[in-house]
Amino acid sequence: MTLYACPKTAMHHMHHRMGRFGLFFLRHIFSFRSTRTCCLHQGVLAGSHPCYRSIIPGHSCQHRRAESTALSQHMQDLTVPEQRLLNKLYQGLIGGQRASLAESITLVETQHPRKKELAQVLLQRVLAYSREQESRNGGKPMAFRVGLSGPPGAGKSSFIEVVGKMLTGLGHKVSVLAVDPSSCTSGGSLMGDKTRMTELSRDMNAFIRPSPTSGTLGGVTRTTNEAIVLCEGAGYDLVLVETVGVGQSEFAVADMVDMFVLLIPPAGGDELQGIKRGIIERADLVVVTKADGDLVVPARRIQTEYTSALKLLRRQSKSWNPKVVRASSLSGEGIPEIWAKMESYRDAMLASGELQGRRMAQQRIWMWSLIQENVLSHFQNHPSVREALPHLEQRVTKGAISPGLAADMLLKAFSSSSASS
Ligand SMILES: Nc1nc2c(ncn2[C@@H]2O[C@H](COP(=O)(O)OP(=O)(O)O)[C@@H](O)[C@H]2O)c(=O)[nH]1
Ligand SMILES: [Mg+2]
Repeated sequence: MTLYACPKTAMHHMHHRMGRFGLFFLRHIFSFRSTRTCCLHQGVLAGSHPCYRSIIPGHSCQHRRAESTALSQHMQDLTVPEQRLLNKLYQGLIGGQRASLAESITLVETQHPRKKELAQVLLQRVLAYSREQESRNGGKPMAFRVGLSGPPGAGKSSFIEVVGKMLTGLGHKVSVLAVDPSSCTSGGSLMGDKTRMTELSRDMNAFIRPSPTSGTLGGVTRTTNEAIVLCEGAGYDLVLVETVGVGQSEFAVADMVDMFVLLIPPAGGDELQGIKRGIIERADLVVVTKADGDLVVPARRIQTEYTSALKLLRRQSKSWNPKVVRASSLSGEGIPEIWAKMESYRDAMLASGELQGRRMAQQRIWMWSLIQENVLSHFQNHPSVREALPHLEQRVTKGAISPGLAADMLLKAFSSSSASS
């Protein structure tokens, strides 16, 4: 990474690299005048943003102050109504108001460029608040994030309804985010949305929200991750993320939760075909669903099969061995036991520090998947690339040139005109 001798040059270069929003965002962070965001701004400069360490030479307090003053001069970006909106959302959200949480999630889901910027400002404030809460809590996360995946019809929503009711009954605040990668492409929904969670959706201590995605994996990553952060800030101590086991979305979800649960119906081979081996490896707990009536016998069989299958897999964690359990949402059998397992998982992972470590690693994964998504779309939309692409693609298809050569040519077109812009 380049080292810049003066902050002004650094900012100039950053502007080029990060685009308008990057700069807007930095300015905002640097000049927020509340004490809370003051720590945030220190955090951004001091530790959590390694690129600044190398961009800003010496990295002294004086440099920091100079940067921050220079930046705050520009900070007239938020209009008064925008500031008012953000304050209202933030106060409402940390005060636990459902309407504010819902509105905030809508803001992070937006495609509108300006609103996207506002959403990032709000998220930074909520993250700073959560960090403060966490440090008061002895460094422990305020919420337990659980991902639930499995084939369509496995019984995920029914399971969440029953577990969710039990948990609100125990005094927990439960939020449910349903990630449905099919909702944009097909217009249809594999989830059946809230329909199976009728009771839970009427519960004042529960918050249920389908999490529409922009149809790409990056969409799942961004909106769901951000919605999780918002739910946590709003005081929900359990965040459940339901996702259908199609495409790559379940892997994305596995990368954003503390515990990943795979639900499997007691069905024949064909229905289980769709379950990817890779996702079984990610499961901290496997639940064989619908263990009631005629299905008890097949449920037992599936449980035995998966128990032996899991034994062959590499262990993911020092402090936890994945388990296979049976449950019925219809009869309620096995449900309290499953929650007990989830709690012991959480306690073991917290005690060993693995849970905190996983979260830290996830932040990095999250950042990189957004970068990948963005860089690729930047590349694809670049005028030189767009111009050369159809022709080169055709030549590659025909075998006239090698894919490697075509890729090199496109990358060259991209980087040479980016550098001169
Ligand atoms: N017998 C039985 N049926 C269940 C159970 N849980 C869910 N179902 C049924 O399985 C179907 C799919 O359930 P749903 O919760 O929507 O599955 P999802 O697609 O994984 O969310 C529905 O017809 C449910 O009534 C259960 O514990 N026992
Ligand atoms: Mg469902």
